[in-house]
Amino acid sequence: MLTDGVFIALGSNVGDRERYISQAIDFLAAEVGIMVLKQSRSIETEPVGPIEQGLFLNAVIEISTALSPKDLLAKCLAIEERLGRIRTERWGPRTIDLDIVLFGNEVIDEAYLTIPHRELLNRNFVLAPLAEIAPEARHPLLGVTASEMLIGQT
Ligand code: A4P
Ligand code: MG
Repeated sequence: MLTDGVFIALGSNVGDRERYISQAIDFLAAEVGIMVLKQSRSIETEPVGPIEQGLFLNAVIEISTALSPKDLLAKCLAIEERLGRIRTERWGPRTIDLDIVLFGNEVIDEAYLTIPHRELLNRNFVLAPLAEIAPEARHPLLGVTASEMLIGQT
């Protein structure tokens, strides 16, 4: 079964940020069971959260996938490792961070995976690129679209 309307947020604030983002997208596209359909522009954003760190580049892609949410998460984590992400502190600097934002209409609330992403409504740096490529994508619990979430946020 293929699931459409799957969105992954990418963020990088260490080293060659543009390259980490494009490599992560290439690695995702090379996976069996993942088709990359759309890619937003990369935007430079102020770091959000308690840690002082460098500016981020953020982007969102839309994929279609034959994988389960859990298997997609495993692929994302493996790509983070491959691109040299070293986990130091929560919310801290990272070569690449891959977060599953939406997975079609699925709602998941597990310790290791929450979909829609917990912080989606608070994050302009995810909502802006999401609304750019999929203004009509809907939050399965709230029923609001990406553009509406973006307006609500700003
Ligand atoms: N996890 C649960 N739900 C998900 C999901 N929907 N997608 C679990 C991906 N992972 C999910 O994440 C920890 C665990 O979250 C994963 O192993 C997975 O099982 P992590 O990436 O290892 O840890 P983290 O990213 O350091 O912490 P956290 O809380 O995920 O931070 P965020 O939310 O990723 O925030 N400011 C700007 N401007 N741009 C940014 O991109 N990013 C962060 C990090 C802070 N400030 C930022 C940005
Ligand atoms: Mg993360």
